[in-house]
Amino acid sequence: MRKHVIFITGASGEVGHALIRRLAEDGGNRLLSLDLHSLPDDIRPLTTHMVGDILDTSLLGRLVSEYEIDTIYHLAALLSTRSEFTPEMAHQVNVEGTLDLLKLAAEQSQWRSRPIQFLFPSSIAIYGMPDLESKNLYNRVREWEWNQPRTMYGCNKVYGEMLGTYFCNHYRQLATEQPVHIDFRCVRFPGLISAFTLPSGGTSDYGPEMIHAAAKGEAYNCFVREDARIPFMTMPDAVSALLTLAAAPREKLTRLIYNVTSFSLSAGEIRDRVIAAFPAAEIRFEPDAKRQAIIDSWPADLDDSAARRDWGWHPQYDVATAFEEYLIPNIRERYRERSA
Ligand code: AKB
Repeated sequence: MRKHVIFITGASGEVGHALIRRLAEDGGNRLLSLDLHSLPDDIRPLTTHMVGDILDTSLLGRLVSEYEIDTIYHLAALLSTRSEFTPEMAHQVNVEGTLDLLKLAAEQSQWRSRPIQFLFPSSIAIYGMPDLESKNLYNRVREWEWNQPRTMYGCNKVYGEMLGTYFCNHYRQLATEQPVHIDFRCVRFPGLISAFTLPSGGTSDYGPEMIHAAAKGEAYNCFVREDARIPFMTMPDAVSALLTLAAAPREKLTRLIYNVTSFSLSAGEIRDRVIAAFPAAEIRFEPDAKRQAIIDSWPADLDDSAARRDWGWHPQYDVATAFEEYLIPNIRERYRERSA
């Protein structure tokens, strides 16, 4: 008999790492994961892991012959800065990979005559404010506003959201065969900050990089201006958002795509909090005009009232507790252990 699993793509990335730990805390979950890379030691025993490419359709075919996939967390993606250097590859991974996974979910649903849940993390990168004046004026952006991304990654994510919506509502709408039920659910994340992992290839990376560099005693040149402001959230809250949305009763959801956020900070305000914790930290601002332009196009804050109303979203950490209780103590400990 085939085994029932929760399938996680992009498993060795930052969100995957934290999500696998949380899913494994519930002993009843059986996890199957996929990534181009092998997993770090601490999560390796928690999941059956495949090293491979989400674009490898024969690998996906083998997985469905062995496993019954009930839920998919499709995390695999090339982030915004990296995607600007390889836009065609970004399109392949971020769009074609998503399409392949949605097709896999549709097949699973047809064979088994049951809904398959598909969780998709999107991003503030799907927004595109045309100039700083608009960014300052339209502060807490709602889901349907300013959906005009200026990065390949933002374009890929907004189209991934549309593909998911299409598969959920209209896929094979004229066919006569067995209906498909994809229960697509999506959160748009702000910049994410983990105490235990570092991002790579994103444009919001200056936030986590500044804190980790200070804890390591390394100087940091921040690639955006002091006044650059975007929303952020801790990694535990990002994982809670995915899990809470997955657990929400379908009938409570008035949308398929939800903003979620915790706090907004300028790069200068992050620097001030880092200096308060690590007074010797050396942080300089050397803005890179091109990466700055991407940050300027992302909203200063998100309106996440729909998520709060429909499925009770609320972040565990506000700005003070994020720094004082989660980031600073854990990051300090992490580098103390490494230098010991
Ligand atoms: C990135 O910077 O590309 C990501 C994001 C905000 O989606 N961290």
